[in-house]
Amino acid sequence: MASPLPSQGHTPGAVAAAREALGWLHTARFLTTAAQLDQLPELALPEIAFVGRSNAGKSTAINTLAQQTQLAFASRKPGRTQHINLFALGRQGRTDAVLADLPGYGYAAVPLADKQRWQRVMASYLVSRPNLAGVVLLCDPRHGLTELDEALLEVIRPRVEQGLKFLLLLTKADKLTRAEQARALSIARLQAGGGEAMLFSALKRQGVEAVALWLRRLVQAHGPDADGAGGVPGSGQLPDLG
Ligand SMILES: Nc1nc2c(ncn2[C@@H]2O[C@H](COP(=O)(O)OP(=O)(O)O)[C@@H](O)[C@H]2O)c(=O)[nH]1
Ligand SMILES: [Mg+2]
Repeated sequence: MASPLPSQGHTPGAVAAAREALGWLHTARFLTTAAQLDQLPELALPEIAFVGRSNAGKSTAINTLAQQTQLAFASRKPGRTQHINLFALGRQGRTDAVLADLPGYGYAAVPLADKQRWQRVMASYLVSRPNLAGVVLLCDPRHGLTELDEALLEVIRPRVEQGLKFLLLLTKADKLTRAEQARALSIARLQAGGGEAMLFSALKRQGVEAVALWLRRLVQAHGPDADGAGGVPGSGQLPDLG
């Protein structure tokens, strides 16, 4: 049985909260792109980064969550898009959070020097981005965490201990049986350390509401005072990214 609902027994309040969260995600719009960290605008808004190896299902997950088919582009040259793309979220043009789509890593055909350069950029971003509030690590559970995923987990672990929210998202859950899903989830919960783990399928819309709520609550926990001006400050250079 492949129910699109993440779980049974939704109260009316929970249904309304999920609907609100999805409506909020639907406001996602392209903000800017940066090839280097010093090109990223300095923002006083909570930022949530989506990371994962190439082909993990990152573009599909972002598009599914935002209910937009073309927001995060599936690259025609996988592994070659080495830009950080930022998407603004918020109703009535008021931006209250930002999603950061980081390039997929681990694509075999990328030259080693490019890979190493990108790993340094990504590590710096995850360690130093001042407004980073959450990280969603997408992983195809049929392959499990790769060495690069593990390295990334090591990089963010100190920040998770300091309150950064972390979600290990097991993509393409429709490819697994119920028993395999349960097993993958229990392993992922251990791997997630201080974070959470969830199953996700864009195809079956499994986990979509749960992830939407996770993102929404994270941003709400940052409170409206996170950005009193109610907008995105203009592009500026980050002063020091170590
Ligand atoms: N069966 C299934 N395939 C998926 C799902 N999400 C993504 N895919 C497929 O996985 C491949 C990689 O997806 P993409 O979103 O481009 O991955 P990215 O490289 O991480 O951005 C594509 O062929 C997608 O159609 C899913 O939920 N279920
Ligand atoms: Mg992609």
